[in-house]
Amino acid sequence: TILVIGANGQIGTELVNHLRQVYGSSQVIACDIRRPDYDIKDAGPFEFVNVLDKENLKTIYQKYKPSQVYLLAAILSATGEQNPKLAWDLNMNGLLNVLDFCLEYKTHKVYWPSSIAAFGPNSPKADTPQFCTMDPNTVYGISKLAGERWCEYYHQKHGLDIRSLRYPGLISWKAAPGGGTTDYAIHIFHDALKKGTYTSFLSASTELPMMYMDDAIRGTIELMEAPAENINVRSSYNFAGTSFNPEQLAEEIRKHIPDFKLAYLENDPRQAIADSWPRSIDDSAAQTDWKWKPEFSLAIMTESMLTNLKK
Ligand code: VAH
Repeated sequence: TILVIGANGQIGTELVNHLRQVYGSSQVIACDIRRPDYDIKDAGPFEFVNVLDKENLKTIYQKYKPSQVYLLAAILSATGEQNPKLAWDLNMNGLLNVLDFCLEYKTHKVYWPSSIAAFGPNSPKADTPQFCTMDPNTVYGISKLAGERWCEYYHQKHGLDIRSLRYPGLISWKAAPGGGTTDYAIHIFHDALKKGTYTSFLSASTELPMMYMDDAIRGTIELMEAPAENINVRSSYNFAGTSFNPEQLAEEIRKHIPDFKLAYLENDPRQAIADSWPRSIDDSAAQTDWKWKPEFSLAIMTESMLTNLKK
């Protein structure tokens, strides 16, 4: 069986659906601290899991003895700054608890996402390399950098086959985003269709690495299915889709909604977070080691978002 912990989040929702198509519904246990607010069509197996409750985790691992575990539960960058200690506790101790249970119950493969948030103000901004200065200044970013170090440690010291990707901002339409700094790139589509206008909390020139969820899910599965001997990065792979700024995204939307208007909010706290992150990512290690290749350009992503949100 496969546990997806954080199954109701923006990524988890889609990962559960995809894994159930590949492995069958009964093999994929959706785990989260709350039931999905919508009833899942195929209503596959669900378990309440709190990654900070070791008794709860022990019960779940004893019941399923999972062969794979995807740990997606986390507090994201913007929310994390509102609640630093909770973000550190959940993101860090949640990971450590899951790593220990995966060791104890001999889980074959583990997935845990890092983020471009693990880079900081002194990381190179353009084509940020796989290895470089990493001085994240958000609690979320600090927890992701520390998490990467722990993942590599558990691989080297205990042989745990844990794999990780530094996700860029992820754009999707199926599930709501979870309190991140890149969420503007999702809300903009909803508002463009509903109101014909959107007010961005990031400035026009704020270029960030982004990726369509379909690419992110496919890349995650491709990483997890690659032969272990091909995986040379056990901290977390740089992973790139396409980079753009709010103005470029608005231009692309105007190809479908000609009079779409984009306004800008000044002094939103998320601007400082975005300014500490890279503009673009060099993911040549992922391309070399497990043949990563994105498929969704900004144009195709925009078309897909608008088409699916119109339904
Ligand atoms: C966030 N969407 O904004 C997440 C992600 C790179 C951004 O980590 O916090």
